[in-house]
Amino acid sequence: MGYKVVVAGATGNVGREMLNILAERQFPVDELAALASRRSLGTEVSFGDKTLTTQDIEQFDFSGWDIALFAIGSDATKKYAPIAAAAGCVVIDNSSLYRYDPDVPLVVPEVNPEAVDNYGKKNIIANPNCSTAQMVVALKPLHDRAKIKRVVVSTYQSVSGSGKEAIDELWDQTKGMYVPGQEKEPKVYPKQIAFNVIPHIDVFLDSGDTKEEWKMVTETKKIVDPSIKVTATCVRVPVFVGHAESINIEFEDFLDEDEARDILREAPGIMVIDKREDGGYVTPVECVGDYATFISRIRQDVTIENGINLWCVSDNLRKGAALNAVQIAETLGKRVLKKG
Ligand code: 2RA
Repeated sequence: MGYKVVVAGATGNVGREMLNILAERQFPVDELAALASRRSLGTEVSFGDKTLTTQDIEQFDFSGWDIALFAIGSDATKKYAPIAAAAGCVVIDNSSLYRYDPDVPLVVPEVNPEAVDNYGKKNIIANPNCSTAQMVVALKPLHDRAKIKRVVVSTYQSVSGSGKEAIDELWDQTKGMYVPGQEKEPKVYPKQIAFNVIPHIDVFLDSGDTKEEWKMVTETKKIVDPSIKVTATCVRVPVFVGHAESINIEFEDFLDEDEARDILREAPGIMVIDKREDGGYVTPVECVGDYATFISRIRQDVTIENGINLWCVSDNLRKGAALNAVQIAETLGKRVLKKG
């Protein structure tokens, strides 16, 4: 016996990946409902070799359904997550709405799987921000070995993190650079993204950080360890899919680069590709469609006593969103619901 699963936001980038990954990983689904907003109603989506017609989330009755994967943004989540949760359906939400709620677990299964046990307070589990998810997968095994004091991270985030319109904007602007008369003014972003980088993701806070940077700090503390100091600079780059991060880590104790590499090689969810030669590292275009968090450029930071630098790349629609959500459902199933 399996689960009755709902995917809300089934026509978006992340929703479609959720359906793909549920099928790829053969999650034990007895029945699946694909929900969309009225605007996308009736759109057909693929679930493995099946084609589903999206249903109206407004009219949907969540009672009798076991798990709902939400990829509908914070505003819609605010309306529908409490309805689904009250109907007894556990919501795994990809928006940022519940991530900082003390009564809602924020989970990366390779890092804090036990946190799903506390889902019952609100019947909701939160998925982390994409740039946080890949980073904490890398931090956790190193933190367990040599206790992390401080992390300095610079991100190189693809436009798919902003949605379909941003993908179109990068494509159209790039094309417009070569085809006279097809120049495209910035719309999704405040400045041109084609052949450019933009040091601004989400809104600016009074501190001068952006909310994306605040999320990486706050979520790392909730998922891994509140004592870790994190400072982040999040940058949008002209890449379609795949986030990359340059991560500098300071430990309480010395950790040799070779030992760090061995630890990461053995860690769940990680693929180490680290050769000190041309092409001996991973780039975003190579991570697309993969489950792994790739780690390269592991090396001592000799400017401090106990420092390591590394390069971290992962598919932001998968580990950064849809894969992590499905892995939370798998963990919830194994640890709590025990069907399938
Ligand atoms: C971004 N992390 O990359 C944010 C939301 N997905 O735009």
